[in-house]
Amino acid sequence: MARKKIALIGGGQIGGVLAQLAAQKELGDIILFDIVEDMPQGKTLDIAEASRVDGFDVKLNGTNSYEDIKDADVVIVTAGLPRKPGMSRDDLLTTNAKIMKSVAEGVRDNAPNAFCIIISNPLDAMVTLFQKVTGFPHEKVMGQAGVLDSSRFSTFIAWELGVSVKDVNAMVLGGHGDTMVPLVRYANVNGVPVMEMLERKYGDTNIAKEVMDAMVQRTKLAGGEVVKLLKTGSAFYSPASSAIAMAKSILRDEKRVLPTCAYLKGEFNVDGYYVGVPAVLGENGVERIIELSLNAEEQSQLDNSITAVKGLVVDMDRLGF
Ligand code: TXD
Repeated sequence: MARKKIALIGGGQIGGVLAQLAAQKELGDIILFDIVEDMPQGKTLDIAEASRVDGFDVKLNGTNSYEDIKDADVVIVTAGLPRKPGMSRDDLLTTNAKIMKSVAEGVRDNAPNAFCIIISNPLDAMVTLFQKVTGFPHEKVMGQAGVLDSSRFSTFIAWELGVSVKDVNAMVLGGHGDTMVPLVRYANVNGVPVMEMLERKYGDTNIAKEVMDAMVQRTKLAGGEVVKLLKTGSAFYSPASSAIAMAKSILRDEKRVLPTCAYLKGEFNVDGYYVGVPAVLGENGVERIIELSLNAEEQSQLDNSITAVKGLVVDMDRLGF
């Protein structure tokens, strides 16, 4: 059986890590595309020359031509500009929408059957635009943000409680922006509610709540925290790892339940928009949306996030995309 083909559109910071991770996990043969001449060719050659060290038998190639992504099984898109200090994800809308339109046309014309994972910001709007331009089935177009945001939330909880991050389950819903919704009530350590562990640790409900609120806030602003430290770009290792987890679940039909920017058709009282929600990812892409019972406060926060997403989509429409 032929190896799967993975096309990475955008060979920058995240794209390069995607290529290396996909190779090391032997997810398939990799084609890295970028408009910068020779750069993707150089990055894939460099990664390929570690194949003996890392022990992977997949082919890697770089290209500046969409023809080389022909019939890719999975496409992961990072094409676009990252934020600089002081910029919001939304500030990237116009520039990255123009880029995303051209990328979507290239993928539509060369890899019409691909499962597509969009990473470029502003994420929720870019996924929407990509699906609109390609016309691909909604279940084959999704965005990566929630896996990253949930991983950040889980990591902060593990650090605070002094437990293995492998035993922490914490999910973030909604848009990939400051309105994202870390679900405190559902956060647990092997089934033990995190709030219960914090209350036992501090012996005080109010302190426990303050500590949790600080972790929620850090999760919401985690992207900006990295941007401020890096000064020249945004996070790239963690977004790459997050998208690879999604791609692997699709390629190997793992049925992982992962926070995914997915198209809703009535779930969570949303119809016709891409929003970050728990989804089952398998051989058919977004196979099922997992709905949750939300209390009034959680629903209100999610509604607020959805409103922000809808606003971005309206802005994009107004700009003529
Ligand atoms: O988890 C998430 N969803 C976010 C995504 C986490 C962090 C970063 N997020 C966004 O991903 C970020 O705001 C950017 O919009 C993308 C890519 O971030 P990256 O750090 O990889 O940016 P780079 O290093 O600038 O790489 C972008 C590449 C660069 O090599 C450009 O030459 C290329 O995109 N590019 C294009 N490729 C193809 N086609 C076109 N038109 C094009 N224009 C630029």
